[in-house]
Amino acid sequence: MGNGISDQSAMFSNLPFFKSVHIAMLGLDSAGKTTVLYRLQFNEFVNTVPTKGFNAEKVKVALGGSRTVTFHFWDVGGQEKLRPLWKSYTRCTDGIVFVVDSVDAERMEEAKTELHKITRSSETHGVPVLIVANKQDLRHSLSTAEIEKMLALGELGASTPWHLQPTCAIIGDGLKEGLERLHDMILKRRKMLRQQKKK
Ligand code: G3D
Ligand code: MG
Repeated sequence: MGNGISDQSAMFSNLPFFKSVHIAMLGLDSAGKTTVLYRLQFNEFVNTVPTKGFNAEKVKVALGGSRTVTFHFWDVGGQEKLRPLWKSYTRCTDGIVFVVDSVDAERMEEAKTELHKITRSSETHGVPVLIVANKQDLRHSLSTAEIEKMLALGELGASTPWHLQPTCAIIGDGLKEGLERLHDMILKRRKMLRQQKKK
Protein backbone atom coordinates (compact mmCIF):
# COMPACT_ATOMS: atom_id res chain seq x y z
CA MET A 1 0.00 0.00 0.00
CA GLY A 2 1.35 3.45 -0.82
CA ASN A 3 1.18 6.23 -3.33
CA GLY A 4 3.19 4.48 -5.98
CA ILE A 5 6.60 6.08 -5.46
CA SER A 6 8.57 2.98 -4.60
CA ASP A 7 10.32 0.46 -6.80
CA GLN A 8 13.74 1.05 -8.23
CA SER A 9 17.28 1.63 -6.94
CA ALA A 10 19.52 -1.24 -8.05
CA MET A 11 21.70 1.03 -10.18
CA PHE A 12 22.68 3.40 -7.40
CA SER A 13 22.40 1.33 -4.28
CA ASN A 14 25.95 -0.01 -4.48
CA LEU A 15 27.56 3.42 -4.27
CA PRO A 16 28.74 4.27 -0.71
CA PHE A 17 26.70 7.49 -0.54
CA PHE A 18 23.50 5.51 -0.93
CA LYS A 19 24.37 3.03 1.77
CA SER A 20 23.72 5.34 4.68
CA VAL A 21 20.50 7.14 5.59
CA HIS A 22 19.24 9.23 8.50
CA ILE A 23 15.80 8.36 9.84
CA ALA A 24 13.59 10.08 12.43
CA MET A 25 11.41 7.53 14.23
CA LEU A 26 8.26 9.22 15.49
CA GLY A 27 4.79 8.35 16.74
CA LEU A 28 2.71 8.53 19.92
CA ASP A 29 4.15 7.15 23.14
CA SER A 30 3.79 3.39 23.52
CA ALA A 31 3.32 2.74 19.77
CA GLY A 32 6.43 0.54 19.78
CA LYS A 33 9.18 2.79 18.39
CA THR A 34 11.92 1.67 20.76
CA THR A 35 10.89 -1.98 20.37
CA VAL A 36 11.23 -1.59 16.57
CA LEU A 37 14.67 -0.04 17.00
CA TYR A 38 16.08 -2.71 19.30
CA ARG A 39 14.49 -5.52 17.33
CA LEU A 40 16.41 -4.28 14.28
CA GLN A 41 19.61 -3.70 16.19
CA PHE A 42 19.89 -6.82 18.29
CA ASN A 43 17.63 -9.11 16.26
CA GLU A 44 15.74 -9.98 19.41
CA PHE A 45 12.99 -8.58 21.62
CA VAL A 46 14.25 -6.05 24.16
CA ASN A 47 12.02 -4.94 27.00
CA THR A 48 11.71 -1.16 26.79
CA VAL A 49 11.04 1.68 29.21
CA PRO A 50 9.26 4.88 28.09
CA THR A 51 11.77 7.05 26.21
CA LYS A 52 12.37 10.32 28.08
CA GLY A 53 14.51 12.01 25.44
CA PHE A 54 15.77 10.07 22.44
CA ASN A 55 17.71 6.97 21.48
CA ALA A 56 20.22 7.22 18.65
CA GLU A 57 21.37 4.00 17.03
CA LYS A 58 23.25 3.03 13.92
CA VAL A 59 21.82 -0.19 12.48
CA LYS A 60 23.10 -2.12 9.47
CA VAL A 61 20.23 -3.85 7.69
CA ALA A 62 20.58 -6.37 4.88
CA LEU A 63 17.83 -5.53 2.41
CA GLY A 64 16.80 -7.41 -0.73
CA GLY A 65 18.89 -7.24 -3.89
CA SER A 66 22.06 -7.81 -1.78
CA ARG A 67 22.14 -4.25 -0.48
CA THR A 68 23.26 -3.54 3.05
CA VAL A 69 22.19 -0.14 4.27
CA THR A 70 23.23 1.67 7.44
CA PHE A 71 20.24 3.35 9.04
CA HIS A 72 21.03 6.11 11.56
CA PHE A 73 17.87 6.12 13.66
CA TRP A 74 16.74 8.90 15.95
CA ASP A 75 14.04 7.40 18.14
CA VAL A 76 12.38 10.37 19.79
CA GLY A 77 10.07 10.17 22.83
CA GLY A 78 6.40 10.40 21.85
CA GLN A 79 4.82 11.83 24.99
CA GLU A 80 2.92 15.04 24.34
CA LYS A 81 5.43 17.24 26.13
CA LEU A 82 8.28 15.84 24.01
CA ARG A 83 6.59 16.25 20.62
CA PRO A 84 7.77 19.85 20.04
CA LEU A 85 11.26 18.28 19.87
CA TRP A 86 10.33 16.24 16.80
CA LYS A 87 11.01 19.23 14.58
CA SER A 88 14.72 19.19 15.42
CA TYR A 89 14.94 15.59 14.22
CA THR A 90 12.95 15.96 11.02
CA ARG A 91 14.90 19.00 9.80
CA CYS A 92 17.65 17.18 7.87
CA THR A 93 16.33 13.67 7.79
CA ASP A 94 16.29 11.41 4.74
CA GLY A 95 13.15 9.60 5.86
CA ILE A 96 10.57 9.35 8.61
CA VAL A 97 9.28 6.19 10.27
CA PHE A 98 5.93 6.92 11.92
CA VAL A 99 4.85 4.10 14.23
CA VAL A 100 1.22 3.56 15.24
CA ASP A 101 -0.30 1.11 17.70
CA SER A 102 -2.83 -0.81 15.57
CA VAL A 103 -4.95 -1.61 18.63
CA ASP A 104 -5.22 1.92 19.92
CA ALA A 105 -8.26 3.04 17.88
CA GLU A 106 -8.99 5.72 20.46
CA ARG A 107 -5.75 7.58 19.81
CA MET A 108 -5.71 7.11 16.01
CA GLU A 109 -7.13 10.62 15.54
CA GLU A 110 -4.33 12.04 17.68
CA ALA A 111 -1.78 10.06 15.65
CA LYS A 112 -3.34 11.40 12.44
CA THR A 113 -3.05 14.99 13.67
CA GLU A 114 0.62 14.55 14.56
CA LEU A 115 1.46 12.78 11.30
CA HIS A 116 -0.19 15.47 9.17
CA LYS A 117 1.48 18.21 11.23
CA ILE A 118 4.91 16.71 10.50
CA THR A 119 4.36 16.23 6.78
CA ARG A 120 2.87 19.71 6.30
CA SER A 121 6.00 21.41 7.60
CA SER A 122 8.11 23.05 4.87
CA GLU A 123 11.22 21.39 6.31
CA THR A 124 9.91 17.90 5.61
CA HIS A 125 8.64 18.70 2.14
CA GLY A 126 9.04 15.60 -0.01
CA VAL A 127 10.61 13.49 2.76
CA PRO A 128 9.37 9.87 2.41
CA VAL A 129 7.34 8.44 5.28
CA LEU A 130 7.05 4.81 6.29
CA ILE A 131 3.94 4.37 8.40
CA VAL A 132 4.35 1.30 10.58
CA ALA A 133 1.05 -0.32 11.63
CA ASN A 134 2.56 -2.09 14.63
CA LYS A 135 1.18 -4.72 17.06
CA GLN A 136 -0.54 -6.68 14.29
CA ASP A 137 -0.11 -9.79 16.45
CA LEU A 138 -2.83 -8.59 18.83
CA ARG A 139 -6.34 -9.92 18.34
CA HIS A 140 -8.16 -6.62 18.02
CA SER A 141 -5.67 -4.89 15.78
CA LEU A 142 -7.12 -2.72 13.03
CA SER A 143 -6.43 -3.74 9.44
CA THR A 144 -4.14 -1.66 7.23
CA ALA A 145 -7.17 -0.57 5.19
CA GLU A 146 -8.83 0.76 8.35
CA ILE A 147 -5.63 2.47 9.47
CA GLU A 148 -5.09 4.04 6.05
CA LYS A 149 -8.55 5.55 6.31
CA MET A 150 -8.31 6.64 9.94
CA LEU A 151 -4.95 8.33 9.37
CA ALA A 152 -6.28 9.89 6.14
CA LEU A 153 -3.14 8.82 4.31
CA GLY A 154 -4.78 9.69 1.00
CA GLU A 155 -4.67 13.33 2.11
CA LEU A 156 -0.92 13.41 2.73
CA GLY A 157 -0.36 15.10 -0.60
CA ALA A 158 1.37 14.10 -3.79
CA SER A 159 4.71 15.48 -2.64
CA THR A 160 4.95 13.08 0.31
CA PRO A 161 5.84 9.54 -0.76
CA TRP A 162 4.51 7.07 1.79
CA HIS A 163 4.10 3.39 2.42
CA LEU A 164 1.97 1.67 5.06
CA GLN A 165 3.52 -1.50 6.50
CA PRO A 166 1.86 -3.95 8.91
CA THR A 167 4.37 -5.18 11.54
CA CYS A 168 4.89 -7.00 14.78
CA ALA A 169 7.99 -5.44 16.32
CA ILE A 170 8.19 -8.12 19.01
CA ILE A 171 9.09 -10.82 16.51
CA GLY A 172 10.22 -8.46 13.76
CA ASP A 173 7.55 -9.32 11.18
CA GLY A 174 7.30 -6.76 8.38
CA LEU A 175 10.16 -4.52 9.55
CA LYS A 176 12.64 -5.32 6.78
CA GLU A 177 9.98 -5.11 4.09
CA GLY A 178 9.00 -1.67 5.38
CA LEU A 179 12.60 -0.43 5.49
CA GLU A 180 13.18 -1.70 1.99
CA ARG A 181 10.27 0.36 0.70
CA LEU A 182 11.48 3.39 2.66
CA HIS A 183 14.98 3.02 1.24
CA ASP A 184 13.58 2.76 -2.31
CA MET A 185 11.62 5.98 -1.77
CA ILE A 186 14.72 7.74 -0.37
CA LEU A 187 16.83 6.74 -3.39
CA LYS A 188 14.14 7.89 -5.75
CA ARG A 189 13.94 11.28 -4.03
CA ARG A 190 17.73 11.72 -4.00
CA LYS A 191 17.83 11.01 -7.71
CA MET A 192 15.07 13.52 -8.34
CA LEU A 193 16.82 16.22 -6.27
CA ARG A 194 20.08 15.60 -8.17
CA GLN A 195 18.30 15.98 -11.49
CA GLN A 196 16.63 19.20 -10.33
CA LYS A 197 20.03 20.63 -9.31
CA LYS A 198 21.46 19.94 -12.76
CA LYS A 199 18.73 21.94 -14.48
P1 G3D B 1 7.49 3.64 22.32
O1 G3D B 1 8.97 3.62 22.22
O2 G3D B 1 6.82 3.99 21.03
O3 G3D B 1 6.97 4.51 23.43
P2 G3D B 1 7.80 0.92 23.24
O4 G3D B 1 6.99 2.15 22.65
O5 G3D B 1 8.74 0.38 22.23
O6 G3D B 1 8.39 1.31 24.56
O7 G3D B 1 6.65 -0.17 23.43
C1 G3D B 1 5.49 0.08 24.23
C2 G3D B 1 4.87 -1.24 24.64
O8 G3D B 1 4.37 -1.90 23.47
C3 G3D B 1 5.86 -2.23 25.26
O9 G3D B 1 5.14 -3.02 26.21
C4 G3D B 1 6.25 -3.14 24.10
O10 G3D B 1 6.68 -4.42 24.49
C5 G3D B 1 4.90 -3.23 23.37
N1 G3D B 1 5.05 -3.58 21.95
C6 G3D B 1 5.85 -3.01 21.03
N2 G3D B 1 5.70 -3.57 19.82
C7 G3D B 1 4.76 -4.55 19.97
C8 G3D B 1 4.16 -5.49 19.05
O11 G3D B 1 4.44 -5.57 17.85
N3 G3D B 1 3.20 -6.32 19.59
C9 G3D B 1 2.84 -6.27 20.92
N4 G3D B 1 1.92 -7.14 21.34
N5 G3D B 1 3.39 -5.40 21.79
C10 G3D B 1 4.33 -4.55 21.32
P3 G3D B 1 5.15 -2.73 27.80
O12 G3D B 1 4.30 -3.83 28.34
O13 G3D B 1 6.60 -2.81 28.21
O14 G3D B 1 4.57 -1.36 27.96
MG1 MG C 1 10.37 4.71 23.31
